[in-house]
Amino acid sequence: MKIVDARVIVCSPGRNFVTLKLMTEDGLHGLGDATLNGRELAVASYLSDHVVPLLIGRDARRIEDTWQYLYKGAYWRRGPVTMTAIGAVDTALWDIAGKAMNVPVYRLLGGRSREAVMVYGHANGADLESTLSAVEKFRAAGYHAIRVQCAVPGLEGTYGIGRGDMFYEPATRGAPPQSTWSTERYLTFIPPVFERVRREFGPELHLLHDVHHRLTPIEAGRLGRLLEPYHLFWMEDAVAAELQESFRIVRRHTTTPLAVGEVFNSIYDCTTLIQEQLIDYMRATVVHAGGLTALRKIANFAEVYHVRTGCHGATDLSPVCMAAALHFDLSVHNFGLQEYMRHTPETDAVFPHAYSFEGGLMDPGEAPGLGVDIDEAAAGRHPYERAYLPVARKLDGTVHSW
Ligand code: KDG
Ligand code: MG
Repeated sequence: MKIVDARVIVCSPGRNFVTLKLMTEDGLHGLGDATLNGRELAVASYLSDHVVPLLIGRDARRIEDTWQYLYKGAYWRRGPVTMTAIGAVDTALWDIAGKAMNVPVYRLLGGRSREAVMVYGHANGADLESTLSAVEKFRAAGYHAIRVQCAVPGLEGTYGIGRGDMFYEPATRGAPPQSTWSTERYLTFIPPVFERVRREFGPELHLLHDVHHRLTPIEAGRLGRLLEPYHLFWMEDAVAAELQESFRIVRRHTTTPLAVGEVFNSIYDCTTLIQEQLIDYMRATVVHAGGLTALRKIANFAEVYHVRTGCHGATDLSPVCMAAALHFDLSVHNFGLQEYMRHTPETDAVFPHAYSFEGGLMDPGEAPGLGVDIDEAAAGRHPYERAYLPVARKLDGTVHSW
């Protein structure tokens, strides 16, 4: 089953997406998400200029071999651009494999380990009252798990406070916007927010919080300890993720469960974190961690150390990645929780899909392959527009950590 053609489709139905479409000699096609928020065209070029020429004529059934060929054969291993490109190829090949065998991808991954996938939504507010009503909106929509973010008074544009109601868009078109940051104000403000949310919504709801890599290890330990009475499901990205050893300090000071990994692109980003059991949830996702082939290996490794998965699922991961994540979540034994940010209607129109949400749970559906397609004519009506994530500066003007 030879690959005979490939297209890299860049579109912007409300936000930018890069999609790889592989076609086989017997008329099947497979899709892979290749979106790297704010650096989209680098992956598009990597694919078009360097990877697609290697794919034409290859057997689409050789998924593992193609992964190894692109990873080891490049000499330059890892990195978000490379791994996103490899992830797109790998995802498209799993899609083709499912279609060729007329089964949904989760069946190829070992079948269902659970009946459905629990997801969490994003309740954001510009102040405490609007944050509480956002939590109520998600609870009323059936969510069992809700991430809670609230703008810190006096700080301009706290990251993670979305634009949109049931969805959230982290990037902005044009030049990167700037936001301000003060650790002191944040650490004083956030614990009472969770005290109030727990008081209003009771002990059952799973509550999550994303620190967006903003703290030092000892500050993160302090925040985790202050949040212990409100028993979070997880505290995410408490410190910058490059230095795995820093999680030893955070872990020493708090029993609040820790999640990290949306910026990881390889198993080598998390070997210490997993083997030393420094985290509870691994957030690497299909698109940025090299596809289903690589993410399954990370999850299998993590299972040995009681670490569960919690895949990133922001709006900058396209419906193709969302579908792949749901097939993965349904099948992998040590699944924990899946992030779900709804896409805009324009995005959903470009990417018709079989996955569904009901009562806080999702299912990838029974369509062969991933169960998601791309309407290329609709995509063509939404040309790419450069966009960036914001840059944070401390109150004295110093660029702050992501
Ligand atoms: O592209 C980056 C965003 O997807 C990310 O900042 C959103 O932190 C995020 C999350 O947890 O979804
Ligand atoms: Mg995050």
